[in-house]
Amino acid sequence: MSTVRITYFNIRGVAELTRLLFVYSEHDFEDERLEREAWPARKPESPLGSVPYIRLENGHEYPQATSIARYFADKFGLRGKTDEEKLHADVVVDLVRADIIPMLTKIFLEQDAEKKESGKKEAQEKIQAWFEKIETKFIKGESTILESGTSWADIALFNCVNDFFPVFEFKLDEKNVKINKVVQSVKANPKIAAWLEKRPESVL
Ligand SMILES: N[C@@H](CCC(=O)N[C@@H](CS)C(=O)NCC(=O)O)C(=O)O
Repeated sequence: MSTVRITYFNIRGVAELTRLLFVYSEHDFEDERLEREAWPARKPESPLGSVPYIRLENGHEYPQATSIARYFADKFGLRGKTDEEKLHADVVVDLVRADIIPMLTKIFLEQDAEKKESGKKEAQEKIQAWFEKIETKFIKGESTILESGTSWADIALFNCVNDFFPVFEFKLDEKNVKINKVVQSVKANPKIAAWLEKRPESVL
């Protein structure tokens, strides 16, 4: 049986959550990072014409970053213990993956300096308003979002704050004490800390 392979560009981007789930769960994976020039030749044979995509041990391939992450969160027992916990974790994951990351990616790609600056300001305000709600309503554990312990929502939140925020010079507001605890707790995990040391440098 072959190792699971995740194929993406040489960036953290939307594939890093799955890489972090592999690392956290000590699951071997092949981290295939394509150079941009190599992509046109690979695109036609990729499952949906996009990266990231995953090749499972049985050889089957699947696209869509968050579907891939959800599949492994389930497999590794990180989706939540009950259906309601899964819903709770999904709320945070979707906020990060469907609202925040696409908004930040759009700003990253913006060429007009003025629009980039105003986009950053608007994004910062929106994120702060969302984070205030997360802080007061959605953190149920001591340093975890779910009462039952670590879930993929903690890792997605960590990925957002640790990997995306610095690109835009965003910082966590000091009022977000509970969010900071979640982020620091993921960061302090020895397997995650070792990965942060050894993963390739990239702009996003
Ligand atoms: N909804 C998809 C979007 C994937 C996507 O837009 N991937 C970009 C890179 S981040 C891509 O494949 N770009 C190359 C292309 O579209 O040919 C997902 O979350 O996986």
